[in-house]
Amino acid sequence: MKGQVLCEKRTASDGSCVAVLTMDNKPVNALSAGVRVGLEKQLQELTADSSVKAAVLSGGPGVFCGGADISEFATGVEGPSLTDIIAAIENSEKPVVAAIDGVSLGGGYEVALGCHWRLASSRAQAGLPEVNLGILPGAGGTQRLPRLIGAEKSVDFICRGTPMKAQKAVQLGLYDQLVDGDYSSLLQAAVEFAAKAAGQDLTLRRLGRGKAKAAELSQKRQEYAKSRKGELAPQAIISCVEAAVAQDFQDAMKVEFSEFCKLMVGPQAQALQYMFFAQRQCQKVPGLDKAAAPGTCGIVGAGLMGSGIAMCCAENGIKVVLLDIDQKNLDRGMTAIKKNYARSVERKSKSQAQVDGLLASITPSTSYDSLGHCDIVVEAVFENMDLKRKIFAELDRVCKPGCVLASNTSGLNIDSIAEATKRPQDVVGCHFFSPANVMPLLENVRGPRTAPQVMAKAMAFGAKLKKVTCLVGNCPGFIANRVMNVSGWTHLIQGGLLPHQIDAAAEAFGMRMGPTRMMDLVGLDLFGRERERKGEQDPDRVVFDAMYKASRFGQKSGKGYYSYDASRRHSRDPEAEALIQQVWKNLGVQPREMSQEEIIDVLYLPVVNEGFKCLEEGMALRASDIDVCCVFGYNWPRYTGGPMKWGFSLGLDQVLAKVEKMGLKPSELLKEGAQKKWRINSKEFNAGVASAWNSRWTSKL
Ligand code: 3H9
Repeated sequence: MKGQVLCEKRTASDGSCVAVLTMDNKPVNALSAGVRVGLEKQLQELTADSSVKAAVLSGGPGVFCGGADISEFATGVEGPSLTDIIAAIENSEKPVVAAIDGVSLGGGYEVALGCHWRLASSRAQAGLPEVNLGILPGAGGTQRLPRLIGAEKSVDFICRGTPMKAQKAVQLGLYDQLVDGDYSSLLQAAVEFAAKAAGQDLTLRRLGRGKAKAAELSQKRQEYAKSRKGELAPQAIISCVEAAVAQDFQDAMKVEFSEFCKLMVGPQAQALQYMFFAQRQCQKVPGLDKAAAPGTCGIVGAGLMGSGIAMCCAENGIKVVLLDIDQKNLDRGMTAIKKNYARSVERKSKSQAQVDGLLASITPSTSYDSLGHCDIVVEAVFENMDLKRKIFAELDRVCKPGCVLASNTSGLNIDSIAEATKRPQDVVGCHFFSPANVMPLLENVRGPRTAPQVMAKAMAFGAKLKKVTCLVGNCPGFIANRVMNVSGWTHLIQGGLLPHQIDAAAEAFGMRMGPTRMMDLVGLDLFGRERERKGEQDPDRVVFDAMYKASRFGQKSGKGYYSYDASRRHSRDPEAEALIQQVWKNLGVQPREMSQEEIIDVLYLPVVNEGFKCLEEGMALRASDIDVCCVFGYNWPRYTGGPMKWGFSLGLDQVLAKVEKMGLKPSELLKEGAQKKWRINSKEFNAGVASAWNSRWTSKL
């Protein structure tokens, strides 16, 4: 059984004995069965031991509790229930004071709500992030919180799921008191507090009674239907808070329990909990040692991407040399950074002093020689192989031995770039997604000659930037772009569907933006120019070419697949649709109606098939890595778990049959999976994937 609860008796200054109960389950004191059993036992002893007057509940220094053990959800939760334990704390005749240092999240904060007082250090954080796991605070959180801070504030706190720092948490009433100093000062203060509280009437400190104050929540329903579109948990949370207002505690707890159970067995909760672990697993690469993160980063190219990477580095404590050989570009890049930070000051998300510090850590330069001391250099110029090779030859000349030479290419061959240097082992891809200071994903591309310790440094770089960092193989488009680029939207638009029909289906599926709106945002000229340059003739892109020829470049030109007003709001455009209809006429295509499901199949089953190809080629280490890349790089709806998880949930035999019907070449691994009825984390599937990965990479480790 994982975890335990330790008990130590302390004597307060008035001579009374206080039990200090410490949850002990590294690394986050999750409430695994061992911790729950320990709490139950210690609470019984607290009642039985007449020498003990009060108790303090803590998690030791640095973390109070990260909540219920999420890994238990899949296997089934055994042992005493958290709800009963919290009730036992609350009903204790002896005061129990929570001493919170570090995070108190989910079930961890619900435990604190069961305590009679909550004392916190300045490092404490309060949060009910269950919504991000597709569930709700199911151990009384939706009931005790409204009775503590009111229904409306509770809905926001629980539906946003974002932890709150100690000072603000005290202001909101989530904690009772802030204690200055380290953990031992907090513990000392809590022991004294508990001793003084001994013998007091605790009735008013018990949140599990009566009803919460009335509040109007219908507005909140609409608000969260929009801001957390497609998610089931926020609406269920609001139902529970409504019950807190309308019903007595015991009855309202039944509503919470029922809503919790419904969510827990649903596909969204399963997908979101899968994502929780997938996001953490992708950062772990077997065979790579830990490496120190770089302290100084050079960035070549002060365009949109380069300046975004520079901000990202500065904000995470990495000194930057931002290089552009063109003084005008450099000035433009620095101006963009300053403007961005000025907006942060206006919005009060950063202070002027913070911004001054960040700007001081970015040194603009026009000379390659200023990169000599950098630990990593990221090239971020436009996608031109000759230019990139020239830059890498220059980096080879100026960079110190051991410096990681990274390209931010979004698809060019890392190996060809590496050939321009005498140290191909030091060359990697660091593929940021635009805007680099906002998008959470970093794909670290391993070239065939990249040394493992260089790869390890690139992974440490991503971790330091707080990016979701995924190691991927060197193939055109890497992972996210490669798999998303095969989405069948061009096929649909050329096959008789208008942009709004395709986008409506994709957005109802959960995509933040449908594929044609996305293309308008990125700009058709970006791809059109490249296609023109290469003289590409793609029979699947006739509509695209017609749009490009008509200078309908998207948002930037006020018209693309849609037309745009001054605030960049889109609307259907008869001109664009006439252009599309003309293409249909030329191709002999009739307008079509398709169901939402049919559209989604054509859009995204090719993505699943391509994901399997990445796995069989050893370009991705795990199916879940592909999901992470699509969720964090393309805003694929997290609550479906990403394309691979979604594909598995449809059944691989179904996916294969439809992929074949579409006339696509199915991946061999998909065929095998369909035949053997693999499940996403089944041993056999993982073994198949690992063997493809190992045959490509292990010999190099
Ligand atoms: C809940 O409480 C339901 C209740 O309302 C009702 C019940 C009836 N369980 O993130 P990190 C692991 S639902 C199991 O890298 P950080 C994590 O997988 C829960 N494992 O560290 C990782 O393992 P590994 C509501 C957990 O310092 C390791 O700990 N709570 C849990 O960057 C380190 O994690 C939440 O949603 C857990 N609850 O961040 C909080 N938490 O090393 C979820 C972590 O093997 N957790 N692990 O990869 C977090 O937000 C962050 O992990 C935390 C630490 C902020 C705590």
